[in-house]
Amino acid sequence: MENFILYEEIGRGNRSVVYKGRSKGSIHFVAIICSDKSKRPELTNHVRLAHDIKHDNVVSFYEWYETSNHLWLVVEMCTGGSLAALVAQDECLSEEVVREFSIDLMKGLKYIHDSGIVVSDLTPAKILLDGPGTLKYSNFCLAKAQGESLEEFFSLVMAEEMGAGDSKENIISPQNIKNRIKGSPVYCAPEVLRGADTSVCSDLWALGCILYEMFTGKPPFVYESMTGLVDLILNEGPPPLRQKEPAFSQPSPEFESLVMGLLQKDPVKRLSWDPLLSHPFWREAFSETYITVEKEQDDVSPMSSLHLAPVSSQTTKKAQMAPADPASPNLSKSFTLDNVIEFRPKSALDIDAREAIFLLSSRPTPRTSNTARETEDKGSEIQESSVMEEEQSDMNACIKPLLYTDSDLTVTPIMDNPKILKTSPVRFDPKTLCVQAHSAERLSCLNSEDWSQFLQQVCGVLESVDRAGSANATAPRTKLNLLCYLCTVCNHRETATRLIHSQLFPVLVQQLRHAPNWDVRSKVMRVIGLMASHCTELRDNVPVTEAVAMFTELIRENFRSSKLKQCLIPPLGELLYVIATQV
Ligand code: 3RJ
Repeated sequence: MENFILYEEIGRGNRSVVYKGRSKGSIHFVAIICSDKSKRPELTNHVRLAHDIKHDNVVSFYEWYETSNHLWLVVEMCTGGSLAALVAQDECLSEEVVREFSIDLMKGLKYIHDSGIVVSDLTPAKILLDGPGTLKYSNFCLAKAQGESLEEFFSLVMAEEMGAGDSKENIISPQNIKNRIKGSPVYCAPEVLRGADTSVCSDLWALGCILYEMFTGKPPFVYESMTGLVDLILNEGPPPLRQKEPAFSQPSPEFESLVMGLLQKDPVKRLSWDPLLSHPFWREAFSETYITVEKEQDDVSPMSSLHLAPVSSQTTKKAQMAPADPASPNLSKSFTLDNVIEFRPKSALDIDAREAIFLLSSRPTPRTSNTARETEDKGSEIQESSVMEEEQSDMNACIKPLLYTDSDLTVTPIMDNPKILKTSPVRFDPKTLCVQAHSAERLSCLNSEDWSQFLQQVCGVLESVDRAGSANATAPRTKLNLLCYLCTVCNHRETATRLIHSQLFPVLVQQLRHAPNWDVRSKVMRVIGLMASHCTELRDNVPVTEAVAMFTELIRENFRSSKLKQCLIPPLGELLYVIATQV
């Protein structure tokens, strides 16, 4: 069973966090990307393109996993940070350093292009440095196979992702996808701004921009507004590389001719690979590589294999697990537009081991009671690692692992756990509340007469049927407000306990099916979940069997809707937990 220990955060992107990690039981450090699932198309695209690239100048992909709300990518760790950060720190680099760095960039890009891939969104932020200073391309989220339409790939992944019950927000509009696959305009070639597809040629423009930026500290085209920037890229030459102040080092004629050759606006006039590799700036650095690459190209036509029949899932798994071997590039591509649907990350819960794959390197906080649950840091999909107490007896240490896994002893709240799902706080409007807005404390000590009157009112409102055309047309809104009120009072332990033992509980269970709409039903689910997670006891007369049956039926019926499952599963989990912990 492979586990990863998570250390500190090393970077943050749009809806993703990168952690330093370690493969448990080894000294192999890795980078672990934890990404929101909304980025599934980008990450799936990255994985299908990066998983076969084994090259010193490309960040290696190792494995990927899926948990309930996140995708996790395990990739090569680069301790030197990004080229963008390095250039920002140093302001500019000498031509010697630019040459050294760009030899790495050339090798990596040649390999990528020979593999049939166009990077499309090549920027210094996506180029990383490892410890010894090797530059590596790290991000293929917007890359594509040469000649392929990325829009088509994204829409396939999005269609597969969208469950039957999912709502309109996820609708796959061509404009939506077009905007998603747009890269940075600063490094965008003129022909792409004019509407052409990205290509090997437009990647070489971006490479020219990066060489320019390393030397001068600024990209060749910068402007505050998008229209101004587009105008510069389309119509103006870059400011000269030659610096005005003599204190700055001046470019050699070779460097100038190389950069200007790459920054040709007309893609036909732009330097292509052959003249680029033999350019005098490199001082013959590529004369040997070039010949080798040519030979490889004769042997393997990467794109032809990309469009051939998909490799079996067995092979896919092997490819995913295999460590990088830079000496033997594997150019076979197993993921194509045709088989994207079969292409999924592994589940991070290993069925056999019942153990989470990602462990935080913090102290454990095993919990077995509700009291312990309250004081604990809210849990998440990440499990906390168990540190053996030193004084633990040998016997105990031998037997415990045979009986339990860490996850058996670690219980984390599910309802309203922001690490699982960020929910907005529930508010109710006391002015339009149809019952008296008692505080939770007050409710917990209402005398039995007032309590029973309160319950009757609550149940009466929830059970009232909103008939079409009746004067009672605002019932769903009234019910919602009442349920929001109940959510707030259910955070109080005594009140939650009193409510779960009342006639309200079976009424709520019935409302899971009979409430007028999913808005109301999802609030009913939340009230039940909060009741279960805050109650301090559960007596025999609570109809929990019916509640569990209702939740499981609804989950089965709505299995394709991730939104509904997000509302249905947490209360079911809380109910099962409270049932399981009653002695
Ligand atoms: C993999 C994708 C990152 C970052 C780069 C999101 C750093 C600052 C100091 C030291 C190291 C890093 C670092 N190292 C990494 N090694 N491997 C990765 C994540 C490749 N990354 C970052 N930031 C990213 N590139 C693509 N997405 C990124 C964060 N900062």
